[in-house]
Amino acid sequence: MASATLSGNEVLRSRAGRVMPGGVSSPVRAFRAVHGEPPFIVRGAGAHVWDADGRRFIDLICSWGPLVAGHAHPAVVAAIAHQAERGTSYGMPSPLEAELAETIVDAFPSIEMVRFVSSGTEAAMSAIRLARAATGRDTVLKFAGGYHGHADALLAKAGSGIATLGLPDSAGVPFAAARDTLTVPYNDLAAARRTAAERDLAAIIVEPVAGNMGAVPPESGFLEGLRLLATECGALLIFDEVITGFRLARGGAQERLGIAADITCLGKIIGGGLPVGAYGARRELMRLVAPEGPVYQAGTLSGNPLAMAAGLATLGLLDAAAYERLEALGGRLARGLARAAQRSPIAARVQRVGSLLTAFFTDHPVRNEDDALATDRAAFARFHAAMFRRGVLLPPSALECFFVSLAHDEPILDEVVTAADEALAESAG
Ligand code: KE4
Repeated sequence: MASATLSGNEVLRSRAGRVMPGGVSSPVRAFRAVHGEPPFIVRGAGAHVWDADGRRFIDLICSWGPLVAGHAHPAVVAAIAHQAERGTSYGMPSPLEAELAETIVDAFPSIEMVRFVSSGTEAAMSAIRLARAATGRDTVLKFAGGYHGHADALLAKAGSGIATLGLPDSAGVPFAAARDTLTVPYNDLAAARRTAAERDLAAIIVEPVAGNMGAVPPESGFLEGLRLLATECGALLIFDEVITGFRLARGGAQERLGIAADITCLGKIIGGGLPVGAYGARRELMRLVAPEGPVYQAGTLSGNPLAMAAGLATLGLLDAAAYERLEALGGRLARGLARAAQRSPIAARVQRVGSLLTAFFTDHPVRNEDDALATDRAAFARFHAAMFRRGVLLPPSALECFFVSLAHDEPILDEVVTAADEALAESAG
């Protein structure tokens, strides 16, 4: 409720700020990167969300990717309600886990067995543990700007030299946890090769299409080179498809780009808005996971029927026509924003793969994290605020993706482009 002088959002921000760090459950939501104040969302439907002051926004965050069919899709809501009446979690095997696992195995030829967890972080953390057990090696190679959740081993940054020890990238991460995680630039196959020549790698983990430095596609030959390198050096290639899985194609980036990973991390869309993550691989690898093998990994709510029901209902909406639609809608928005950028006085470009895209404030291609960090992030913050005032909710960071869902029809996307025309002019500074 709003008080006499404060708005609903202001009251909530004050209450949340007293009992939660930053008043949020995940840092990016605090709008710090865009120097703003987040709305408290009270309802979502289709392509829209409403905040505590009754303002409506066209939502291009889509819960950071899971809501590929939009908010509160009737089929997903019905599936959740149907299951909830039968219980939300049994702590025992249930039919829906097997059904969702079969659906994933059917979509990803590189996956013969799946283990469900409750977040992308757990999926990536477990995939690393599995790779280390399978190879008997400790060292992991990741790419700067690649985000794989907040497990200690993956909150690491590059050491001084290419193959020197990884360094913690967060307070509280012990040096010992980060030292075996080496980091090189995304799209830099030569640096990956140099690292593999100097250190025995357990795994190479990569976002096949990067989404955590903004939308940065792999350059031609990069993923193919990593595939060959992993095979040659005995490392396991881990594709973190938490964003791209079931978004870029039913079989994710692997289907779209024609490259098979050894281990795949999934999340977001497979939970349909409820907490789900998963990792999967060929049978011989997954048989190393407890209780069949020595790799321990567990979870109270892993595979719970409510989340499985939401995931199954969402994936049930994603047929070939849905992917054609997502491609068309993503392309329409990207073209509209690019034309608006060309008309504006400020340097801006759009990078898109399928239904994920980013507007970067630069006139150069963004190929890696350094390029992304060099973009005009102050201009992005002004653009974000100008779009927010016009009822468009963009991800509150220049290093994130805009997500289009099946609910973002042409008139809604045209509204976004109209707002962008005005917002870009304002953002020129
Ligand atoms: P979660 O633990 O947040 O479910 O997943 C971690 C993760 C793993 N891999 C990739 C490629 C991811 O993008 C993520 C999480 N993505 C971020 C934003 N890009 C989630 C939003 C947030 O952190 O609040």
